Amino acid sequence: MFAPITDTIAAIATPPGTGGIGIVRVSGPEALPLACRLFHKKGQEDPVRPETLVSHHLTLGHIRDPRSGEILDEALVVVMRAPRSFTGEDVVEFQAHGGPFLLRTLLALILDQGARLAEPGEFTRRAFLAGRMDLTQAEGVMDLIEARTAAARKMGSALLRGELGSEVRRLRESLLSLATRMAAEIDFPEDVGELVDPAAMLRDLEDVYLPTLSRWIRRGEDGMRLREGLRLVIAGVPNVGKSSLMNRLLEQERSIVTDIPGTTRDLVEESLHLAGLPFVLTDTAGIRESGDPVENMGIERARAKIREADRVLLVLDATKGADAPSCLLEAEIRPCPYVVVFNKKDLVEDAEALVLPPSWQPEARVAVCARTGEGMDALKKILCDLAAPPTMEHAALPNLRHKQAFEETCAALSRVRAGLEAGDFWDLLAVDLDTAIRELGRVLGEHPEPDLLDRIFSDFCIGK
Ligand SMILES: Nc1nc2c(ncn2[C@@H]2O[C@H](COP(=O)(O)OP(=O)(O)O)[C@@H](O)[C@H]2O)c(=O)[nH]1
Ligand SMILES: [Mg+2]
Repeated sequence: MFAPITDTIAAIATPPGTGGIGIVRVSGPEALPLACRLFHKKGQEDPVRPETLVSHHLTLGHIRDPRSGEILDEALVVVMRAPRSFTGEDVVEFQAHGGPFLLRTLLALILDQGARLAEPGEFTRRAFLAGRMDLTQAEGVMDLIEARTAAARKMGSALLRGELGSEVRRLRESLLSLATRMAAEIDFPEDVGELVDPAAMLRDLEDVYLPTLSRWIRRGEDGMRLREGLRLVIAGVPNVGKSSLMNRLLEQERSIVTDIPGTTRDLVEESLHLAGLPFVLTDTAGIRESGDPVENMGIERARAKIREADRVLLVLDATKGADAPSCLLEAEIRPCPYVVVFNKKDLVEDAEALVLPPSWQPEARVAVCARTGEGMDALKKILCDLAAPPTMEHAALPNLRHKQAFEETCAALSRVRAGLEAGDFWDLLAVDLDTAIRELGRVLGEHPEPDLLDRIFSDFCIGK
């Protein structure tokens, strides 16, 4: 399906800018002869011969411009012969000094020798096409590179190790075996007899396959939260201390705090990491009836933001509690899960004892003093539990693409179940079963459409 790879690619693999060392990577059938024309063992006039370089060993020498003979740098070279390399092809890496100009010159010399500049993600794409990894693992490489938090790093590393891929492969193989037996029954009913017991199949669907898929879909939601950050919106009526709370969480004076109601008019957004978990925090204008057109625009923005939130922090002034304006706001927020934060606990006897109307169903409640920071640890703990609930599995987490494929698989298998219950013919059920098998295959990247690969790999950086 894909043309065999005949060209050799090269790229700078280390990030732009100056560093102690910089790496230029070459991969493909010509990687060795091509790179060796630039490399001389110390004190030797002739370039090194490829067959003298031991795979996976470092060799010290000089990089020279083959035309002028000029020494460019002292460098280490490592060759990794096919198939024992990241791409499964012959790979050569130069570890030179990390000057951007030097690395660009080295890369230009390699391109002069006949290599082509690699496209974004092309090394990983080749690793995938060579069967070194499935598509979920390739996506794990990306997650790992992009990870900005400890949780995201763990998630990428589990994907890269193939944890999700092997679970998906197992389920797909069970379904394939089922489909094969069903096909045999359809095609040769006399010869094979009953190969699939409908009652057992129904049981497997209900007890194993569908619950497994639902679990993966839920994990996909956890994964999205860990990749993008839980969207937290701070909401409340004016002057309860929303901006003060925002600043406390960020530990910086980000949002303007005054005792004048209606101070915050626009959205103030910042990312926040707590215990290795990412959040996107938004402070909003206090919601009230206002005659000021600018404030009203801010209030509209606040409302829109609340609708997109994963969680709302509904801030109440502890001296006022759940007053009428806050009750109106609570009713508006309600479709979104929320946490009640009683602020200004310094101004009341016992903020923990404050009561909420019985109709309120917050996920949690906490009393804080944004002015001094009291109670903030308890709030942070609540936020971390929301972002990474104790029930969250510490396995490889599916991304949006996987999650969508699991939803399709789940829908197809639900149709199989309904068909079984209705006593449909095997050939009708086989169509939906095939859809399920195909969707799981897509997750792994079996028979991938090139545009899917383009979409995935073009998000990578060049050199990976
Ligand atoms: N006593 C006390 N005052 C606070 C506390 N948090 C905020 N304030 C005061 O409440 C007023 C409104 O605060 P602000 O953060 O601007 O409220 P917002 O309108 O909800 O954003 C300011 O004068 C703050 O100094 C607190 O925990 N205790
Ligand atoms: Mg404010």
